[in-house]
Amino acid sequence: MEKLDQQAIDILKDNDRGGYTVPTAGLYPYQWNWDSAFAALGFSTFDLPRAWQEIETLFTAQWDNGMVPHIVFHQPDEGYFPGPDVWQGKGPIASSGISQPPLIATFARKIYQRDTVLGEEKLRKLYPALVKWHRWYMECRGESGAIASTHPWESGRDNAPDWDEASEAIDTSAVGEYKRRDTSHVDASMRPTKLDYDRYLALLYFGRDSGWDEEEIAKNGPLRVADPTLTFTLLRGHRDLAEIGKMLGEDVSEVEAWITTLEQGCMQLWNEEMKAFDSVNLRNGKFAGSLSNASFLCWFAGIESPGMVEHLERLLASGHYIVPSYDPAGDKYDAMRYWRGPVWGFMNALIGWGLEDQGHVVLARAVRQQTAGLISNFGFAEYFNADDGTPAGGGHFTWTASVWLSWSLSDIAGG
Ligand code: 9WN
Repeated sequence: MEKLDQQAIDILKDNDRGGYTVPTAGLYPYQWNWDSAFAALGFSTFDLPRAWQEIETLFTAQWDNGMVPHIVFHQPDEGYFPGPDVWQGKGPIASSGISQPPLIATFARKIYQRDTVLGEEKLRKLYPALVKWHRWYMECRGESGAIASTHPWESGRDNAPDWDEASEAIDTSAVGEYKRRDTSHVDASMRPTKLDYDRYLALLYFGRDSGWDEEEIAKNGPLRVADPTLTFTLLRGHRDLAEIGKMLGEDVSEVEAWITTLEQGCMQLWNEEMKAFDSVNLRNGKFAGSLSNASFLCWFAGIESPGMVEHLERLLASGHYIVPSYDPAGDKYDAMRYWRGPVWGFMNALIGWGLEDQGHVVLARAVRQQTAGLISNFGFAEYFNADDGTPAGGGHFTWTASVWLSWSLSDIAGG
């Protein structure tokens, strides 16, 4: 397994653009927010200063209002659409206008634990910026008690069935012609549809034309869905932020109040009919009816759930690879299409770490074992077919390599 460790290290080095890491060359040529959190964690296993640099570079793009964008466009690249000219972000450097699941506080704490002297110095500088970002989430996405996504790209699960019903309200009539680049890098059957892209652009144009005005987006934005990815990662992030703050001797009462708010607010995502955490369309109060891999982030957030344990046990017994991004028993399941079925290694890591923290030893081991098996058998792919493991999307992928290194998967692969 040493060979795979070395391959993973090489992937991170190959995708390093000097201070930041691209998810994979070609398909994703910029710095993505939650991908960078994983890149930093991966680097921290062999190069701690480089790990911290990844985070510092991401935060150079933080907006005045605290938002940390989902894409930072450090250098122009024709290979990706929509680019900086389309987004017209309002930060100090070119960026998109939405955020992504906030993993940095949690991972910064993990990285700190590898070298507390260097870590304390870095966290002292980072802490106020992290508080500002988390506050932005609470104030600009938190009105329902759970955390809302204003764009499927903000939740990071682009074409998940979670958005299907809510997206019907999006008017795409003014979107016009555009040229997608993603389908020139990977097969269209693995990517979102044309209708999905029309909707992504309509939402982008709404935000941009408002001048990225958060009040206007909250009030009239065409999509507002409270979602388990954002809610659970932020809740977990608050917990780690509070620990970081205490270690630094800061007053963490504001952060602790956010924890209480989200511990209560996340229960709005509990769909009693499905006995699972789900997404809620805040425009009409309807549940999406989607059991996704994000539903299983409850443990990562420190929320216990016997119902979710039952779902995971059922999936494990079903013979599919776990954890599929959408329930194979659901009517929208598509084993190869992105967030509508495939297994994502980095989501498995978040789920697995949550299970480990909560003491679900057997399930944690199953998720970790299967993740190790998928990567060692099929390579460092962006995601994997949940029926047979076929690697899909981009290859040579940063967060898959980082998961291999930071979850010590070589210790378990084949074992
Ligand atoms: C849009 C980079 C990103 C991930 C997202 C994933 C995908 C982008 C795209 O790639 O989204 O943000 O162009 O498809 O869905 O989670 O951060 O890996």
